[in-house]
Amino acid sequence: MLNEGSKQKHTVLIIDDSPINIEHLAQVLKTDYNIKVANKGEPGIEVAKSQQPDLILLDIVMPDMDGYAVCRRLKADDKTRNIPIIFITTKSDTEDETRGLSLGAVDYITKPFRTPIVKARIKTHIKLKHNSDLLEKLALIDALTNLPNRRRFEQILKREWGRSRRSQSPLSIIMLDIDHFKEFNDHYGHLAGDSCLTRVAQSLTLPLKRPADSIFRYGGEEFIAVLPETDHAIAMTLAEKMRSQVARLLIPHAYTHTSHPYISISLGAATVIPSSRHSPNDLVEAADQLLYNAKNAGRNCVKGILMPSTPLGEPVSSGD
Ligand code: GH3
Ligand code: MG
Repeated sequence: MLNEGSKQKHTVLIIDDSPINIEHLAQVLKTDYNIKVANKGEPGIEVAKSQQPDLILLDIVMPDMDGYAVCRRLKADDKTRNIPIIFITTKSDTEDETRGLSLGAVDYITKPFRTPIVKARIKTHIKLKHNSDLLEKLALIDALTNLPNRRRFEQILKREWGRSRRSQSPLSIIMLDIDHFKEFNDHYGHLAGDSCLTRVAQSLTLPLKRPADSIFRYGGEEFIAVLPETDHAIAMTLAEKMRSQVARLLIPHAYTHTSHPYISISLGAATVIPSSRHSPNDLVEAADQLLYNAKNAGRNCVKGILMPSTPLGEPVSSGD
């Protein structure tokens, strides 16, 4: 069976101590799948981690570590938790089957098996996995701008907070909001508003060159960037670049009540070296407060702060 949208075959890992069983299953499946094999639990777990198969066929009765224990280990590890497991075994008691399924296996097939049934079940479970991966991905992406959404932001901020805390490196975020966007919608219409949001979103990604940098649609016309290993001076430079990228779009906005008749953004940039003194939420609140300050300072500008790891950080500002 081919991967959706590509010519590559899906990979099935067979973990079974019997060479005859492995040979038989591999023969049956090799035209449709890439086959990986392991004849014991421990090497099977290693192959699952390194090769990331699309599905695992797992025997129950094996020396050293039985299939239940292998399943428990695979389900306890983030790297292998989501790989569907089908037990394929001679143990046909209801009790054994219930135990296998309660450990998180998606299916249970008893030997001797009928080839078309095994093939159909494997195909179904790979398709289900593909669909659930797609749904999960879609749930983290904003449909209008195609940027990752606030839910994804929460996950990434938590992850980067942990990493920066361990390495004691600076973590910066930039929160920004389109100026006078309500008037834009009121005068140019909601569709023009949507198209403006999409163009602003695209231009915000341009200054972010490092692979670890990311930007999210935080809500309505608000966006937030996460910049790991980025000190405050660089965060301020990036925020200023974002501001000028959006200004350069020259999207007319005749109702801004300012001398600048184009769409503009206001930004707040906050930097911290994470420690027990602060939480990720403190960083977000600091950026939000700076964004508010930028609005009060006349909009179309950047305000920033290096949060103190010892008392009193120096507020910094730039822009026009
Ligand atoms: P400020 O400069 O203080 O940020 O003023 P503002 O008018 O931008 O802020 P306000 O919060 O009053 O209005 C935000 C507007 O953004 C109101 C809302 O209709 C619009 N908006 C939020 N999400 C969307 C969207 O997905 N599409 C469109 N077209 N408009 C949106
Ligand atoms: Mg706004």
